[in-house]
Amino acid sequence: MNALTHPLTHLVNLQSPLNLKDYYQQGGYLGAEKALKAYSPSQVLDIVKKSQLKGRGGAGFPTGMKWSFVPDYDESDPRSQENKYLVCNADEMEPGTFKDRLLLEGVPHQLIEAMIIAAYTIGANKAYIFLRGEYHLAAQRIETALKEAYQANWLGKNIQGSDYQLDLYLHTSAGRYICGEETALINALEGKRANPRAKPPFPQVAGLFGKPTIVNNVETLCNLPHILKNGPEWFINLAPNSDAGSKIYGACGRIKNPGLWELPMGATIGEVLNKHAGGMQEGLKLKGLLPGGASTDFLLPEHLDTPMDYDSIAKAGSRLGTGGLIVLDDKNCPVAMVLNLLQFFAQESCGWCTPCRDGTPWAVEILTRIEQGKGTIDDIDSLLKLCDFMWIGKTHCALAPGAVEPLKSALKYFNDEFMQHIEQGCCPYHGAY
Ligand code: L3W
Repeated sequence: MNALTHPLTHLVNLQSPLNLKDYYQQGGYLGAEKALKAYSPSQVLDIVKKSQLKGRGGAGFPTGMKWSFVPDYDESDPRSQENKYLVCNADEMEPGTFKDRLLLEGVPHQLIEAMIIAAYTIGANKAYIFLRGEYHLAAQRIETALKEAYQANWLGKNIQGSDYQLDLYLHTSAGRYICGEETALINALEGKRANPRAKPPFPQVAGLFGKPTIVNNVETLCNLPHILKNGPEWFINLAPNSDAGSKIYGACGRIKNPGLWELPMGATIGEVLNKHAGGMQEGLKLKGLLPGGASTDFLLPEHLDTPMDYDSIAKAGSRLGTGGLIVLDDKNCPVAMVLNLLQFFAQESCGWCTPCRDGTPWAVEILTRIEQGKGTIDDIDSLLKLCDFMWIGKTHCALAPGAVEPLKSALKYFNDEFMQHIEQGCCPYHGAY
């Protein structure tokens, strides 16, 4: 592994992450130094736009474009600079997704360096890391790294002799998946109940405390020091096809070698699953998979050659999401799997809008009935209607539409299995493994 091919993970050390001195020795903070000393904020913005970096949290929105929505610094009103915020979304809670944890625990200085670059570019003097409450080890390691960064004047006033200042705070979440939705996260940070807000206005214009705010995912941000050091062309050329950069892909399920791998963006599903994750465990066959966490559509074995980039996965009928594969084998029940996912989404709904508050537990009720062999053909119809009822445009945020994705695609691809439950009056998978 080297810095040019595995920029995000080559310095990861889960046993004992690099302290500041060792991080310097590996070229740490050179990206932030370059940003602060060689470029104006608008030049850094141009570099990030040119790099084609897209959000790695699940939605894939272009990072440079998102930053460009922040209103310009108003020279005549210095307070306009004080009142912008950068927030790192480290509330990693998507089922089957654990890539940000690797970066948070394994190389915390990389994230701090990245946030200096991002905050400088958007003109924010205050930044927050909103961390999943259960990530205790990450919290300890970030606190240690923050202390070192303050002592070495990478944070605080007049950073490295510049006229730029930044305070960076760690905030640990009190819990709930919905806190990962950017506006719910902002409400939580303000001390309010974590309900998502209506968009627009988008946070880039009116976010934390009503001020312009950029919320970026951990992995997205961690690319910045490397883009600054090596240039946007290098970043684009890391990916062989469309899209740019590397991606931390993951895989879990009954496979030989569950884990995480940083690969060029656009590695195929088959490469991740068979080469890196070692393929299925003995005696099991691949039946389907969710390509990027629980809120994505199922794909099938016929999709193994699909590159895991945003466009290719969309063409195959799903979303790249977080890039964490959740693998379903042929001896596990697809109905039970979807029931498990819907139970999660029902529990995590904030309850604000009717489609989500009532739709997700209703789906759980029907799926439970089918799984137990007590379902009827009408239940399939009800589930399909529910999928429509909970879809984009009818809900307050993306949680319910996310829940629909595995449900709707399971009804499409695993219709025979649903029907077997109904016709046989039992789960055909019980005792199969
Ligand atoms: C200005 C517009 N800004 C979009 C910005 C927006 C946000 C970003 C993405 O959900 C997905 C969700 C989960 N003007 C804009 C605009 N933006 N249009 O772009 O926005 P959006 O609305 O496309 O997505 P989202 O609501 O942020 C994220 C999926 O990710 N997901 C969840 C992963 C969860 C984790 C975790 O637990 N940490 O990663 C996985 O697939 O279902 O679809 O910044 O402001 N017109």
